[in-house]
Amino acid sequence: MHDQIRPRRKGFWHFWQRLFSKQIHGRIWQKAIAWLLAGSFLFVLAACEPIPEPNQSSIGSTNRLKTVMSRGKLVCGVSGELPGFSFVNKEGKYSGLDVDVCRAIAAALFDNPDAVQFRNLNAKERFTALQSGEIDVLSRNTTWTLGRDTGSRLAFMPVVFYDGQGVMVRKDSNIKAIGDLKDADICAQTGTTTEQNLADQMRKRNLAYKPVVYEDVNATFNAYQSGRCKAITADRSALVVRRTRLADPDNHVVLDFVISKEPLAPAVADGDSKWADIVKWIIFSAIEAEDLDISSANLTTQLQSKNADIRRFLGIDGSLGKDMGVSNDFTVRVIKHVGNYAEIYDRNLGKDSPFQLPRGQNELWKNGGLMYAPPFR
Ligand SMILES: N[C@@H](CCC(=O)N[C@@H](CS)C(=O)NCC(=O)O)C(=O)O
Repeated sequence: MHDQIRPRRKGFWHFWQRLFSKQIHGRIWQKAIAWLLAGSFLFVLAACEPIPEPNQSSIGSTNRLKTVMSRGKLVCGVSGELPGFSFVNKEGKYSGLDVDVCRAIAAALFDNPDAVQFRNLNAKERFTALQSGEIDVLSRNTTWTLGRDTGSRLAFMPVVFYDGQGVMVRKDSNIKAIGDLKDADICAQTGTTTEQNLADQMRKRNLAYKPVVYEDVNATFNAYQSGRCKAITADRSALVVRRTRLADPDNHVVLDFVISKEPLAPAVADGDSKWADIVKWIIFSAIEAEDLDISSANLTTQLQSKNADIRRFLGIDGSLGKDMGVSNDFTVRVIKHVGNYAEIYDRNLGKDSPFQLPRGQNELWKNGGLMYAPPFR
């Protein structure tokens, strides 16, 4: 009675219920089919089970080191358009501070600073190239920010250049302070912190302006050169070095004010802590070498040192390199082929370069700057 007034249930579960219940007055073959179907259903279900999430220890072992070593060279993402940081000349030869970071890693791993393949990346492309695994390291005047660190699946390495955002104008423009940029057309590159900082600064001061933005660095500077913009904004170091490539550098000036903090640091993809540690300590080794007064010029003498810190740092005593999974003398390789941080800075941006950029905040901590390596022990 009760069964009769209940609406007829349709669908998947009803089919199974009927198949197994007395509603099918069963012949043996019907039951057999039912069990067969149920068995195959369970089999399909098991096959579709999602692959379990990798546990913490397997996340940390993506093993980029193995990939790099078996490839026999490092693939390093750079700009290629910024003299002093990364620039490729007509002969295809790369130079600059960012380039030397790549060369230092190759020196440490292969005892050969030339075991690097460079990839030119603009501001927009750089993070995808790292996330997709196309490059092993990004060494391209990239500002370390919270958003990029946590949101873009990157792991930032030690800062190699403390920078700040600046503005360049024509000398005869009468622009001296940020307030003078009211209603100006300002050139900037997209995909950068530059674009965002400018907006914040102008909003803060309630100044109207017109951003004129380009994806390509050459297009940005060409627009400024041609008079499309009254001012151009970028990292100050970038303005200083790109000014030298304008048709009339002496007619342009990088203004004194700094509108942001731009700590420029290499980055690797998140999720391979072993690779991140290796890259991190190779970079620190150039800074520590300067701190310990070890350079490519005095390396042979320093290798005879009795100083315990120096001996451990150079891998004569202890097993710092070996424990990290690289050659125990990795620091020697870096210094021999690329030099300490001061040598790298001076030849690319400082006193031995056309740019003559003072060390400023990029001095060692003990000389009033921010460059500091944690202890090698
Ligand atoms: N440090 C800033 C700006 C970096 C940046 O891409 N600056 C431009 C302006 S000079 C540049 O280097 N472009 C070179 C290129 O696209 O190859 C950031 O990380 O967003």
